[in-house]
Amino acid sequence: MKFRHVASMAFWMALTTACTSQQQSVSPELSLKDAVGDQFLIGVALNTRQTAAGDSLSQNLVKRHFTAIVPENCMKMEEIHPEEDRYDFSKADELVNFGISNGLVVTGHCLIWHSQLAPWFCVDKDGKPVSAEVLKERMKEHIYTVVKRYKGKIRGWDVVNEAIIEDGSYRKSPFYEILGEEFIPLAFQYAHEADPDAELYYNDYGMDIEGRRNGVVKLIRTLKERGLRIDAVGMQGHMGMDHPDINEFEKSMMAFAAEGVKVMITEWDMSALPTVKQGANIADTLAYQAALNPYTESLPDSVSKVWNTRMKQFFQLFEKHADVITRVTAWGLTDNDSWKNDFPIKGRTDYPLLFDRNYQPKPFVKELMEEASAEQPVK
Ligand code: 9MR
Repeated sequence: MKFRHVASMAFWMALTTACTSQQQSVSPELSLKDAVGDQFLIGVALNTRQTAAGDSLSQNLVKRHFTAIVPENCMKMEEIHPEEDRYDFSKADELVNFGISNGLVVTGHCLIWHSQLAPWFCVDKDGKPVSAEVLKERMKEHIYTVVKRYKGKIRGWDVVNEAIIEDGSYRKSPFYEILGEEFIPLAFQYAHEADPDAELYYNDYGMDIEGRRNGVVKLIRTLKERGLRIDAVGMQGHMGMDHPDINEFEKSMMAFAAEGVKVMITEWDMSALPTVKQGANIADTLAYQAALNPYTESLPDSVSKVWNTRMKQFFQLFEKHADVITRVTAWGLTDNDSWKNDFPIKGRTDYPLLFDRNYQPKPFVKELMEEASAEQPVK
């Protein structure tokens, strides 16, 4: 026993010395989920490679550090219900089974969204918008089928995603164009009928913006006034080095909580790259493109420091409001997996997640784990 301990200490010291500052090695006793404790669930979005048999590196990391998972793509309508009379549950089943067999809380993402929408869903065979009655029937059938399949296995659903724009008005999505505002209460009603025990969430990005904040508050009130279930608001949390303003983000958390719902940080990441301004002509010059993709080899220490400090500040904000926050989920496992490498420009090298390309925790994550472990009473 003693020998094993000494041997493992020597191994970790050697490994730590071999690691660069980008590769933060930590002792195998430390885990993010222990650091978070029972404050809130700590989750991660997984892609289909990670939940398939074979990716044990990712799976071990998930099991060690996280308490919750969500599918990054495989439950979206175009994936799970690609044709009117055909569902494909294979990947979603894999993710749910991985979660259940490892004691992880599974969230469903997402039932109604204008993006990654199955192309057939809102149109007839001639490509014209279907009637309100047909769309209601399709929504009901889709929501019933998907939610009932995972009844008792999925704790809660992102029922509607990204329906409110920055000025607080409704996005002119096909759902809105055909059903008006009513499509949201209907979606929540169908989801509740399908699994009365499931939690139901409204999920959106840019939630720090005042107009959207007010629009979402109005939506919560409407749902509640009509006696519909809404358990939490998901604040996606796709951040950058210069946005959002932490105070505005906190204001939104408090505004939603004041309406009697919980708050979830559902898609947390922070791009370390220069923010691409909307409307910028990124095809302009090679020099401009290079300026927007400056860290192709590694993240300079100076940038890494700012990134880690900012991430830690947000994490501390979540801890400060642990009474209203029920889950914080990273939108991807390692930097290599992040959608940010391809958005809003394809092929950049970004560093937005909690674990780096070598599956090692970022410095602020390492710090959180070490601080929490130092606070533990000696056994
Ligand atoms: O991370 C997802 C990426 O792999 C997909 O290509 C993309 C398609 O729109 O969706 C990404 O996830 C989105 C999430 O489902 C909803 N909020 C915004 C996320 C980033 O676009």
